[in-house]
Order: sequence, then structure tokens, then C-alpha cells
Amino acid sequence: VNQSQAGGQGSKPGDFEAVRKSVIDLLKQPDYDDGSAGPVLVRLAWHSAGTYDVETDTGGSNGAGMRYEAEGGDPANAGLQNARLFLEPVKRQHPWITYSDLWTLAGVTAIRAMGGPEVSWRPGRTDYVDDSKLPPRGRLPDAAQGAAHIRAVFYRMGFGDREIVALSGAHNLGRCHAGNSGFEGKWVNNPTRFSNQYFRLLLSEEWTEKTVPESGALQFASVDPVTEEELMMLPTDIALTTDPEFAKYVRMYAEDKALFFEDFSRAFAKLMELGIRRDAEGRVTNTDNEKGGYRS
Ligand code: CCH
Repeated sequence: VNQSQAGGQGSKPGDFEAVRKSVIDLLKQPDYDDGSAGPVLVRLAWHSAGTYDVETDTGGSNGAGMRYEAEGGDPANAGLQNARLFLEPVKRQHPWITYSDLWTLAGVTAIRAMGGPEVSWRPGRTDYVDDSKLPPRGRLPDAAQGAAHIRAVFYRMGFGDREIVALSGAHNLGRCHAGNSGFEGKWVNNPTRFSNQYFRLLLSEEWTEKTVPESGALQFASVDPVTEEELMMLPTDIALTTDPEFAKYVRMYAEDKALFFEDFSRAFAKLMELGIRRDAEGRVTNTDNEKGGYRS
């Protein structure tokens, strides 16, 4: 695939539709994972934003800090270099877009292209890295833990229980790679199609503990009765069914795909905006470009 040709010959600054088109053109990747770059692009968007801390107003997608070792080298971000590499030709083709806008726009574009909801997205992030806003490592969730940890991490970003469960539905997409996280396998049969299957499987299957041979990590396994393929759940996924408050929303989304799409769309849009302040016209006001520090 000649990725540099994807989506035509460049674009005018501000033509985000052209960028979306270039992202859609690169999604099909026959030799990568399940044949799509989509899932890992969604994870890049989420990890770029999910470092946010409401209290100190640090972290978040502004600045695209994952380009640098301090954040990019966080073990929680292992594997996301693939997503950034997939997007390099798009950046070369539309050099006017910032990495922080590109990563978040690619995530919402991939969600929609894989059959998920439209997520409202606004531009204006900068690639200026403010050292005083750099998130420390360890802000992203640890899949080996339980409900209390999930709440601590997502409440820190400003989310509530219903939003946490909605966002977790992104595990309809993609897979775990023992080499990245220690965990292995996919959550659903068709991991490049966005749906509420993850919630339905959480409730319908019997999940038994399993140790991943390559890493010794403890996860949960079940064999799909139709395809006879092994599917997986992380300890944090199972925690959504054993915690009564979370479980309420798992049942709700398992029964009502449209409601899940609606809630997911709103929560993901909020995630992409964490730490971004805008004026009445929607222009980002906390770009801090004049304050020194370094720029890419
Ligand atoms: Fe996730 N996720 N995630 N996740 N995630 C992993 C993969 C994906 C946790 C852990 C993991 C969200 C929440 C959580 C995606 C989207 C979201 C992996 C495997 C682990 C581990 C990584 C690997 O091995 O490559 C934990 C813990 C939580 C919360 O407690 C949220 C929120 C989102 C988005 C809204 C996607 C997509 C993937 C698949 C990536 C791929 O490469 O296929």
C-alpha cells in the first residue's frame, strides 16, 4: 500500500474533511492484526487524552506529549508507536494539522468508519509541550486491578460511573498483545466492527481465570460457542460485572445498542476535550505558545 498517496494531494489548512478522508484510506491494513489500523488509532486517541487530572489541570491531548520519551515511553503506551506510524503519511500530506488534533481526529474517524457513532470533534489543539503540564507516568489504568482503581483513575479525569462503563465499551475493538501489555487476545469475534457485543458477552459467557503463558498475566477466557474461538476479558472488564453500580450500566448497554452509542459518543467527545479551554467562538485559549518551553 502506498500510504503517501492516500486521500489525494494534500489540502488547504483547516480542511479537516480531507484529513478524515486520508485516515479512512489508511484503515485497511491486511497485514496488521485483524486487518485494520482502526482499533489502535482509537487507543492512541484515548491514551493521548486519558492522562488528564482535573485537580491540577495537567495531562490531556493538548501538546501530543506522547511524541517524547517521558510520556511515549510509559509502559502503558507500548504498541501505540504503530498508531503514530500509521498516521505519519497523513501528517506529511496535511502538514498544517497538529499531531494532537490529528491523533484525536483519527480516533473519532476510525470509530465512525468501523460502524460506531459519530463523535463530535473540535480542532485547535497545539503541539506545544508545556513542561509544567507534563503528566507523570502511571496515570492510565492498570488492567490487573479492580473497581476501586478504575474509579480512582476515571474520577480523576472527571468522569462518573455511567461514563466509565460507556467508555469501556471501546473494548469491542481490537485486541491485547502479550508483547505490549502482557494480556493476549480479543474481546469479541469481529474486533473491527463497533457494537455492544462486548457488554453482551460479559453477561452471557462464563469467564474463567487463565494465565497468559508468555507473560504470567492473569486474565479471563471463554470459548465462543459458535466460532469456537477463544475470547478474553481483562480483570478490569470483569470488575464491571462484579461491581453492582457498574453492572447496572453493563446490563443497560447490553440490552440497548442505541443508548450505548449515544452515551459512548458523548463520553468520548468529552474525553477528547479534557484540558482544552475554548472561547465563545470555540477557539482554544490555553495554547500557552508564548510561555517558552519547547515546540516540535
Ligand atoms: Fe483499553 N486496553 N483499557 N480502553 N483499549 C487495551 C486495548 C484497547 C484498559 C486496558 C487495555 C479503555 C479502557 C481501558 C482500547 C480502548 C479503550 C489493552 C491491550 C489493555 C491492557 C493493549 C495491548 O496489549 O496492545 C483498561 C485497564 C481500561 C480501563 O480501566 C478505554 C476507555 C478505551 C477507549 C474509549 C482499544 C481500542 C484497544 C485495542 C487496541 C489494539 O491495538 O487493538
